[in-house]
Amino acid sequence: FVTMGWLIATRSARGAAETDDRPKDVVAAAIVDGGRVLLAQRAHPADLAGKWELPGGRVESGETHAAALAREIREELGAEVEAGDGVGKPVTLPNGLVLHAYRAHLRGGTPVALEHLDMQWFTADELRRLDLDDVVPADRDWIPELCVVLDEA
Ligand code: DCP
Repeated sequence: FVTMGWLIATRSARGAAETDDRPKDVVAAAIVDGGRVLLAQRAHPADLAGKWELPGGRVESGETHAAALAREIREELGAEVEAGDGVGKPVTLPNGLVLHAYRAHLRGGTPVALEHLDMQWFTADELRRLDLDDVVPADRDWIPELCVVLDEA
């Protein structure tokens, strides 16, 4: 029984270590086309559901930010993008994850909300008029930078 207990303890310790070893980075895509940026409305978790975000997700072990961005946009929007310059400063979430936003250039396909509630292309003026309560908290700081990007586009 002692051996069994040790085995279980070792397994769960290893399981926890594996979870902790996942990269803490999250990448998000600012896809700009025709003077508009694409925002997507989160479906989950409950406290973020219905709020707008730059689409993206967690970087996997051994993956570059550019590869993660392309994979997440393929999975979530069914489109091919190429990562460009960073947008704004990285944002650290209370849970320790660090979000990085990048310009993303459409290279193929037409984005469709496959995993989000909805998606919408926003002009700079529409972004400025957006109620920040309707934006995922971590993404709020990026709005001014996105307006600059759109004004220059
Ligand atoms: N996040 C955010 N703003 C974004 C993108 C993500 O605040 N523009 C946050 C929400 C989550 C975390 O980053 O706390 C991970 O994002 P996702 O749930 O979208 O990423 P994954 O789909 O990779 O998550 P998982 O594999 O954990 O389901």
